[in-house]
Amino acid sequence: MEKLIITAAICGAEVTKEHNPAIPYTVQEIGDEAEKAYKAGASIIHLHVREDDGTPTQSKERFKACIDEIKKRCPDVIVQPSTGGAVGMTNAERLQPTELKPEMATLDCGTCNFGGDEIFVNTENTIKEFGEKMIALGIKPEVEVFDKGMIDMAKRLCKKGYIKTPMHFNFVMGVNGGISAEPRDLVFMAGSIPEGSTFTVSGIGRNQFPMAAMAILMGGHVRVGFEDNVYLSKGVLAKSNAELVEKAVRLAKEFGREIATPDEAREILGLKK
Ligand code: KMH
Ligand code: ZN
Repeated sequence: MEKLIITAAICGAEVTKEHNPAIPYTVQEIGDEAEKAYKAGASIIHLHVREDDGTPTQSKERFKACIDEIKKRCPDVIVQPSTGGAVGMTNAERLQPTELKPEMATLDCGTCNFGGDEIFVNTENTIKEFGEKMIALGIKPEVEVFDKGMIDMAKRLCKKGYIKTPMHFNFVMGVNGGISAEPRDLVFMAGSIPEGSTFTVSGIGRNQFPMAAMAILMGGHVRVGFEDNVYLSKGVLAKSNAELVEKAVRLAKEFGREIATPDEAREILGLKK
């Protein structure tokens, strides 16, 4: 089986130090967490950035500062900025990190409820706009899907030329408002993507490691990290993203999957270096 790509989603936009004091906010903290996750086996850092007080931002300058800090510590790691940002941000705000021409960025392929009164809005025209921008800038999108219909949206927009093949999907499973994270859900999602595509799985909260284990067995890839889950095991907060990456590495080893280096991940995903 292909080597396993581990993505570390180190801070997200929603979790705070109240959820886990190890959530990184500052450039230094983000650099530290990225470096530890990389050393533990992550080849991709999925990146949101914050102001020093924890407020989520899509500022191009802040992204540049954080990416520079990460690259200083781990020059070969793949940095994948979020274009999802935080609920309520405008498209222009969200697109700012693409101007830095990262190798990858996320492309969210649908709208969904996001808890309480929050709605994460991605209209068809938004997806087209973001897709076109990524093609123009040579950025490989990670197609974020929170439900099966979003796979169908991506397939349709791919046929129309807004997303290039082969597509790489991230199944975000267990968000209140998206698909649940039962084994049958993952089988359904993985069976719904076009031939030749790759996928990674982000299980939310307690779903993180059950979904990771399934993805490892199915030949998919795995995302772990504080953005999706702050616990190492029931009631035990992870001290660092690295602990979550280490746990994914242990599972992979048990199931006989080797861990991809960043360059091997580039090869698997068809990234230009
Ligand atoms: N923070 C969520 C509203 C992404 O990174 O592209 C969106 C998100 C998805 O996290
Ligand atoms: Zn994200």
